[in-house]
Amino acid sequence: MGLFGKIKDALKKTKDSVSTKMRQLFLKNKIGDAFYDELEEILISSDVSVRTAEDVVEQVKEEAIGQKVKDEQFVTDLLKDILEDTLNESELPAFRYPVVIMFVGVNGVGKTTTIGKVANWFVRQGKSVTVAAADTFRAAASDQLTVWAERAKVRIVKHEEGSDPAAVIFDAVASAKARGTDVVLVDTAGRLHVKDNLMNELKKMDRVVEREFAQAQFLKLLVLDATTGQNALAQAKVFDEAVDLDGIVLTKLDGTAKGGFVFSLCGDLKIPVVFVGVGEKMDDLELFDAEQFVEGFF
Ligand SMILES: Nc1nc2c(ncn2[C@@H]2O[C@H](COP(=O)(O)OP(=O)(O)OP(=O)(O)O)[C@@H](O)[C@H]2O)c(=O)[nH]1
Ligand SMILES: [Mg+2]
Repeated sequence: MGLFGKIKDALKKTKDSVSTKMRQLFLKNKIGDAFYDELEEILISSDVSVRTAEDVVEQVKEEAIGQKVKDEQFVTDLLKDILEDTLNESELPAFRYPVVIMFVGVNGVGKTTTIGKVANWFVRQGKSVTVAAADTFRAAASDQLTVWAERAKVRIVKHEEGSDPAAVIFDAVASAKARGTDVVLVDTAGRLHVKDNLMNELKKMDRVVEREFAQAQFLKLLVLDATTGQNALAQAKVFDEAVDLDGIVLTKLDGTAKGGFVFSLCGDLKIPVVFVGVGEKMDDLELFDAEQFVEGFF
């Protein structure tokens, strides 16, 4: 399977629902106002936000009318190009080593699993990796991360349950500096995003990295469960306000028929998608690719 084949495959459920509707749209309508209204509805029904759907359809319309084209293939290609541009609106800066990546997100989205996969991804690029078990809140969280660290063959820094997560990060950073480690991946607790104390705790952790490892590149990635659909946008807003996100990891893309919200993440919030999780195993991680995503969507 090609590098990005997994993204396309994972979107199969989304694609099935969108493709059928698109085919019917072309069968039923000549390209005109009714057509564009219905196109907007199709996008919205696959969880593209109203704002992004309107914006995209407006662009398709303008371009198609400007070029006096009414041909199906042309309109489809145009739509794909515009959707791809939407996904590419913002970009993650290239990794610069040493790098600290903190993974945040509500419970159960796949943070710990993602760290296992991302650790493995960096190891395969020949980088040294340490994972930091800064989810000290949930019982067994550090055991779960230990299993992933063993699988990926990377070091783990952990403290006992209930201890201060900022202290775990402090130790992980100190050890990474001492050993010249390339990558530090920080697992965090995922209590509900409405709770102020989680956000305050994340801010505190953020400050420890800024203060103790100023020479490192510091990235904060939000892990989002793709099956959440548009609610993911609200989560992204809350976390972005608290810690100023650099990017997003989409998990469980393999289980969603609502892939359309990703266009709104990039279009409305201007936060780039970096990695995509397409299954529960260590290799089920891909770098995000806008072109493949759009191809998988139709
Ligand atoms: N199908 C699928 N399942 C996934 C993916 N990523 C994670 N999961 C599953 O989602 C569940 C939750 O994953 P965790 O990594 O424990 O999530 P978490 O965000 O660390 O959870 P908390 O620590 O409780 O906040 C597990 O059963 C994972 O196997 C993915 O890309 N695809
Ligand atoms: Mg976890």
